[in-house]
Amino acid sequence: MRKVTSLGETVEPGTTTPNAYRAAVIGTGFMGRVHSHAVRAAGGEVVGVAGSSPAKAEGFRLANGIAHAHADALELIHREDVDVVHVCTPNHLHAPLSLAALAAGKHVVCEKPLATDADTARSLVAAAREAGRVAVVPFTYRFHPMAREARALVASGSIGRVSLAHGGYLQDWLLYPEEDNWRVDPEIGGPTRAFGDIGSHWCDMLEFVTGDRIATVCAQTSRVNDTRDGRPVATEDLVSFQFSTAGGTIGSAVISQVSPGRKNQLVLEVSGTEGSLAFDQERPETLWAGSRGRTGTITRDDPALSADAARLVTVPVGHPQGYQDCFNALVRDTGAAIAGQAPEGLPVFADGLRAAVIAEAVMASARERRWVDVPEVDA
Ligand code: 4PW
Repeated sequence: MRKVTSLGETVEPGTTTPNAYRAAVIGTGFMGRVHSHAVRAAGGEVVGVAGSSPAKAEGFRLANGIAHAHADALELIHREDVDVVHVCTPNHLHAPLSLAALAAGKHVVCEKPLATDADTARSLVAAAREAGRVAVVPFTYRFHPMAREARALVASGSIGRVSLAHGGYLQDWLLYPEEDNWRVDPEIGGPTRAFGDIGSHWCDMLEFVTGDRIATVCAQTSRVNDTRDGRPVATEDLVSFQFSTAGGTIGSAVISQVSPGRKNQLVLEVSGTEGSLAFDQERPETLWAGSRGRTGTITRDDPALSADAARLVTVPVGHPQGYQDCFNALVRDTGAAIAGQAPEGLPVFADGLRAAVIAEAVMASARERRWVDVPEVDA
C-alpha cells in the first residue's frame, strides 16, 4: 500500500539518501548557494567552503551556517570528513579542482561546462572511471518531473517516431554593453559562452528526452555587444543552429543571452508521427501534449504519471515545485549513486563530455560556415 499524507505526499520516496553526505563546496556565488541548499535538503552536511578569497569564504560560511571556511580549496578537498566535492567556481577551474578531488578519492559534483575543451573533459571522464568515484555534472533541468514524463512518453512510443525537435534557451541578463561577467572572458569562461552556458542545457534536454543523439550541426553565432565594460568581447551572445540526429530527427534551436524580457526560457518541443510534446522550463509543472484528435496539458499532479516522473515530485500536491527542488533531487540521486544505487537519469561526467563535444562541433560549424558531424562520445 502507498502511504500518503493529507496533502497527498508519498511518504516513502523511491530513492533513498544515504546517511552520510559530507560535502565541500568550492565557489561562493549563486551556484555555491544552490548546491549548499541542495546538500542539506538531501539530508547531507556542508562541512566547509572555499572561495576566490578568504573573505568571500568566511562571508559565505557565516551567511550559510557552515562550520569551516578555507582559504585554500585544496586544503578543503583533502579534509578527511569530506566525501563529496561540489565544484561551483568559474569554468577554467572546473577541471583542475575536479581532478584534485578525484585524486584525493572524493566523489565530485562539478558544474557545467565540465571543462572548457573536449579533450580535457575526456580526461576527466577517464579520471573518474579510474578513481571509481561518482562524478556528476548538474544538467539539472532533467530533474523536472515533466521533463521525465516527456522522456517516458517518447520511450513508450506514445507520440510515434520522433521526426522534428525545436525550441531554444533565451535569457536577457547580458543584454547591455555595461553588463559584464567572468563568463564573457574566454580565458575564464571558455571559448563558447552562450552555447556553452545554456545551449548545452538545451542539447542535453533534447538528447535526454528523445534518447537520441545529435549527429550533425550547422550553426551561426552572433554578438550584439562587441564591447562590455569598455573591453572587446570575444564570445558569442547568440547562436542559431540546425541539426539532425542519429535516429533521423531534424530540428533547430536558438540560444540567446540578450533577448529582452526572456529570463530563463528553455523550451523543447518534439513532434512524432502520432503526437507532440512541449516542455517550458519557466512553466515546469505542465507538459503540453497534442495529437490530431486532441490537445491539452498533462500536469505534475496527474496520478497517471510515469514512475520516474512521480519519484521526482518532491513537494505536496498543488504546491509549485521549481529550480531548487530540481537541484535537491539531483543531489539526492547523487547520494543514492554513492550508496550504490543506480538512479535513473543521473547526469555524469560522460554527459559533460558529450556537451563539450557538441559545443566544439557547433563552434567549428559557425567558424567554418559548414555542416559539422558530432563525434560519438567514447566514454
Ligand atoms: O546553468 C545555467 C547557468 O549557467 C543555469 O541553469 C541558468 O543559466 C542560471 O544561470 C545560468
